[in-house]
Amino acid sequence: MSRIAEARVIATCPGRNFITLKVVTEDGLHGLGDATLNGREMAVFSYLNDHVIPTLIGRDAARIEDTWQYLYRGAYWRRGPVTMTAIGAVDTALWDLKAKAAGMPLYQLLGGRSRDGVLCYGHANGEDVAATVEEVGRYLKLGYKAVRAQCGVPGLPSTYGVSKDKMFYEPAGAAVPEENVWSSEKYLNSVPELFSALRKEYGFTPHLLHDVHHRLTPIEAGRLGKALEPYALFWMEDPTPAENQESFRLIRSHTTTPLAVGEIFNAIWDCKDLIENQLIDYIRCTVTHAGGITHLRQIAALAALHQVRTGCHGATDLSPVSMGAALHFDLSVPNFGIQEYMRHTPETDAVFPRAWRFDNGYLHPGEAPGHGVDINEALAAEHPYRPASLPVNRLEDGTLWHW
Ligand code: EZ4
Ligand code: CO
Repeated sequence: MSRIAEARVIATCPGRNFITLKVVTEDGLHGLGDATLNGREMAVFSYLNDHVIPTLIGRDAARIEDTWQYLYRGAYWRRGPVTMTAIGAVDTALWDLKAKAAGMPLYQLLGGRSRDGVLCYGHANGEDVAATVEEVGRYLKLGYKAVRAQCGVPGLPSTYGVSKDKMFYEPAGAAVPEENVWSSEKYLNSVPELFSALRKEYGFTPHLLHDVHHRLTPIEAGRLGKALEPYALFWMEDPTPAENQESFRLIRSHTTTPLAVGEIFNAIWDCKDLIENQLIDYIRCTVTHAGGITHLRQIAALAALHQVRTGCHGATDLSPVSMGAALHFDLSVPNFGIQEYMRHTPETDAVFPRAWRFDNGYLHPGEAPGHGVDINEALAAEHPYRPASLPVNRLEDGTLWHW
């Protein structure tokens, strides 16, 4: 291992925006980290370029922990999605480099395999119950053992998780956010019907998941969790915004439907109370947004003490680099639960050649040294960054709501 000679941030838009950090050492190895923060890409781009990269040059690439501490404590301004995504990218790139220097797939440095493959779940959605039931069937035929199901809500023009494109779900769109309309009342009446139809059609063997996307109040979430109990969900995700961790006590006291939270968390402090009080069952932080492999391992270790399992976020805005790193983590971590998996477009797959693969419901990180994902910079340059934002949500009376 040698010193860091150079680092650069690459913005590319092969169908959607990705920010990638490439760190090059004096002996010519390179490591990659995903730095994509959906809809806020340029904030991380600047944070890395202007504030982080100048401090990396000449640093010993082997000192992963010390670099993490330097970027976290040393910044004075701690935490937050922009800072932690930048730290996550550096950390992931350094783990990639260390594993490449050792000539090993990253999971070997993390303690080796704890399992044979990484259980993942795909995303099925449709305009109505019949279309969603059919789409879940398509995933099961592809070999998926677990499927997330989202369905249009009668009376609402659009719903979170229901795609415009049949193959690829992509919520980021116009540079200035689109505005969607939301009604918790209409939604609450429609969800149990979907899962009743799914269990009737496919029985209880496939794992079924659902994402509420932070839209309910705690008591509404309690009601939904209770209504879904007969359908034995794998989890109900983000039932309510989690800034107030204590509010999950109310949900928990009303339902045994397992709860998953954390895709927008960026540090252990965001989930400390949720985990220590056993108010959730799955923690969804990613390598990308929660400080890299180094910090995610710490979160997972805390979670393990409380029988909380991992369920890393893996939507399309997490790049193939993020997925590569996540799969090495998933394969090795003792308290793994499940990995979210959404297909990227062929354009994205071409920009990021990778060792990981999907096979019959499981993902495998592959045996390439490092995390096994690279970037074709010439091809990346053919897809310049285009501003794109996530939508915002309003209630039917115009009140701004959670999207
Ligand atoms: O809306 O990643 O579980 N997955 C999700 C995602 C998020 C996007 C936001 O960038 O909730 O689809
Ligand atoms: Co989600």
